[in-house]
Amino acid sequence: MKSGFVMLAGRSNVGKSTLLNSLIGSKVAIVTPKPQTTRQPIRGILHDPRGQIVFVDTPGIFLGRKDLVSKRLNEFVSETLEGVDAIVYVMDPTRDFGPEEEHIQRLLRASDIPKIAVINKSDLPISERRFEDIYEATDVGQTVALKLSAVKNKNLNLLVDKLFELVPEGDAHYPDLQLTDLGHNQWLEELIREKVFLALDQEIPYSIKVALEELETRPDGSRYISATVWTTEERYKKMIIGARASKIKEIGMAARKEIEMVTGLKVFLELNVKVDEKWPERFY
Ligand SMILES: Nc1nc2c(ncn2[C@@H]2O[C@H](COP(=O)(O)OP(=O)(O)OP(=O)(O)O)[C@@H](O)[C@H]2O)c(=O)[nH]1
Ligand SMILES: [Mg+2]
Repeated sequence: MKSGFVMLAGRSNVGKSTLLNSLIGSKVAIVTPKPQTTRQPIRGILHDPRGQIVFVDTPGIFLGRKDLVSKRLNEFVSETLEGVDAIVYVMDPTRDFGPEEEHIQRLLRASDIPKIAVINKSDLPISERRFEDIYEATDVGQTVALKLSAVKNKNLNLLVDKLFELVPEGDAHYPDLQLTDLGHNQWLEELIREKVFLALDQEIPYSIKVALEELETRPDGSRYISATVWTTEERYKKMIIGARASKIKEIGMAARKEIEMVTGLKVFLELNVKVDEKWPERFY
């Protein structure tokens, strides 16, 4: 059987995590319209009669920020690139080519790992895909180029067919029911982080991380979950909590609803907001 690792690479916001989720058929990675949503490489495992493909979703290349976390996110990309059998280079036709695209293309051209170039978001009207020509002309040494839509599942089967041609023969890396390497606690933290990203503007989402504190099963079978939203500044803390705690309630409710929907369990979720200006220094 075929078995291999495939990296999803590209700048922020092109839809790598959306593509991972659609390929796996389950939400393993969080998705938001903001850059730098993904903070660590996340694996999603595709099981198929032909074999197994382990997709590695990576943080997007984003050069707009110079902080420690951003630096580390860009490092993850180069590190992941070392150990995979193939790369899917994801491009977004709605945004102009820029320094980030140049950066990622330089990395890709320097690597002799087989590549497939994909232009995502082809569900959008042509008027929004204003820069498609530029991406169509892209050459990073790819074996093939495809247009697809991660949101509408368009042409994903073609992509998977091509990838099975590229990955080597080998034994499966994961048991056949496992969809991701993300642990349950991490999944909860990620989901809460997604809701913070969606609820808050500008730089605040980048100042936060989420840590699960308690996870208990109550006698009636419901779950009690408590987590801390860490931020780097007192003024951010105030904004995350909001007037009369309205923001943190909104975040907590959105997270709780999704956890309940996915698990089918009744959930009590308690969120606390705390300040630790030094957490980015300890980010991996
Ligand atoms: N219309 C359309 N939107 C898409 C598609 N794929 C992703 N998006 C949107 O693009 C935005 C970014 O998606 P993500 O999957 O978080 O992008 P990413 O590349 O993982 O971003 P980072 O983790 O920040 O690097 C979200 O608002 C998605 O809903 C697609 O096929 N069509
Ligand atoms: Mg992502």
